[in-house]
Amino acid sequence: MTWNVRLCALALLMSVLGARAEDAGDVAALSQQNTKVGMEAGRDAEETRLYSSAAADLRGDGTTLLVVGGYTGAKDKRIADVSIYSRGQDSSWKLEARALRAGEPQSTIRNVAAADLDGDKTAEVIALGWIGGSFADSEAQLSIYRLDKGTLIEKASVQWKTGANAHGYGLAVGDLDRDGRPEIVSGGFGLNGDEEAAELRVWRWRDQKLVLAAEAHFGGQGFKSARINAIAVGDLDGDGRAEIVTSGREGELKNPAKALKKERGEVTAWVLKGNQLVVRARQPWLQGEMTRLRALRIADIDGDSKPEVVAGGKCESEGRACLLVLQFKNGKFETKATRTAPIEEGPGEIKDLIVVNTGAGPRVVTTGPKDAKPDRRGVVQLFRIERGQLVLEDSAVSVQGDETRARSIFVWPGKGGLELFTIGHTLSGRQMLGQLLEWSPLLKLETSGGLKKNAGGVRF
Ligand SMILES: [Ca+2]
Ligand SMILES: [Ca+2]
Ligand SMILES: [Ca+2]
Repeated sequence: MTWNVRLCALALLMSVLGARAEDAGDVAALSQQNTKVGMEAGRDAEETRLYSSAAADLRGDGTTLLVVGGYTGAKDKRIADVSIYSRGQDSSWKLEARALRAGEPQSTIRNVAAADLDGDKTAEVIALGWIGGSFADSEAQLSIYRLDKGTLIEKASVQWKTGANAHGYGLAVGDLDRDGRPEIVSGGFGLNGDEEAAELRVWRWRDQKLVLAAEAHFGGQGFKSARINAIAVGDLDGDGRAEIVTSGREGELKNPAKALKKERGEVTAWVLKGNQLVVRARQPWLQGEMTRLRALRIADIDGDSKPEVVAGGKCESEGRACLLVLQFKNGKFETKATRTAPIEEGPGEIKDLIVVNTGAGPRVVTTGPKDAKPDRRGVVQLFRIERGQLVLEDSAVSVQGDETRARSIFVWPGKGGLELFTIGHTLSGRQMLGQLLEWSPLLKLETSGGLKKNAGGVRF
């Protein structure tokens, strides 16, 4: 075989089977097929984890900047980290600003979003996470930052808990009351006695303050506990008014500080009426022994001009990546399609997904870890919907460091069209490093048909 043919054959093998470097027996060839590290963070810390990304015009000058959020420091001494990057003409990523919440107590960020909250044509940065001595006694925290002359300044911050603890998890922005100004929607969960309740809050940014507009708390249906893990905002029924969709899981507590067991996935649609959050529809989903839903978007993925709800997570007892597509119709959710990764794909979980409107039609692009600890790799997959089935169109893995965990996916215009990136972290020896990985040209998106990212605050 010639070198080129071997490379192509290996690429095909990797994309179809997700073959490991040692399986393929040709590390040199694999390195040319691997992701490229576009940015690295945390060489100065024991552990840095990046969970979330957003993009917006943060300077008001027409240029788009990337926001990433997570923590740096150490596992039990977390320092909330919000960083801003620009992408240069030479395609390199440059750190423009970084805000670290140093000092006691520890803190971490799970979600970031960016949107112009006050109508001055410059986007604010919104960050959600938790702060406290430990995970068990933490409070949820929501903060607003603004990029001011190259420095990221915290303009407001609120923290709360209703029981023993609270964790912010799931964030979206959208105009819920049609007054032309976006609301902020935060999700998460909190412990009260031996039960966890999911919580949903709507906030407004008024006079440099975060004002709580509405809140809802709920437990599981047929289970004691529930969590919200992801939020999307969009008009589900075409009446011109945005709904809120939340996804998460319900189950029983294993112990107060740990995750739920006997989990079932769950998707709920809400509408804001005055200061009330009203449930419009709720749909549980259990595939196999357990289902946990994390990633969530609202977008038309089949080209019928009506939006679908796309949720991703993991299913079955061993944990396999899975997708659920719902449509909201006559006040109810209807299941349009589901897909659970076949056993041959190995264990995995969808941690984030976007919908990209390509020239060949809409594509669902997912990311997350693949394979079991301690050998997890990052994976990106492209799906299309065809005759009611989710069809896997392309797939690639990243083998940076000893372990790669891709957590957030986004697209960015590049020289040859739209490029795919993930934000996450990689184990390198004993150090966990934050990373931005470049997946193009491993995966190709057909970019002739006009492209938009469907993300928090951005209309699809
Ligand atoms: Ca509004
Ligand atoms: Ca609506
Ligand atoms: Ca549709």
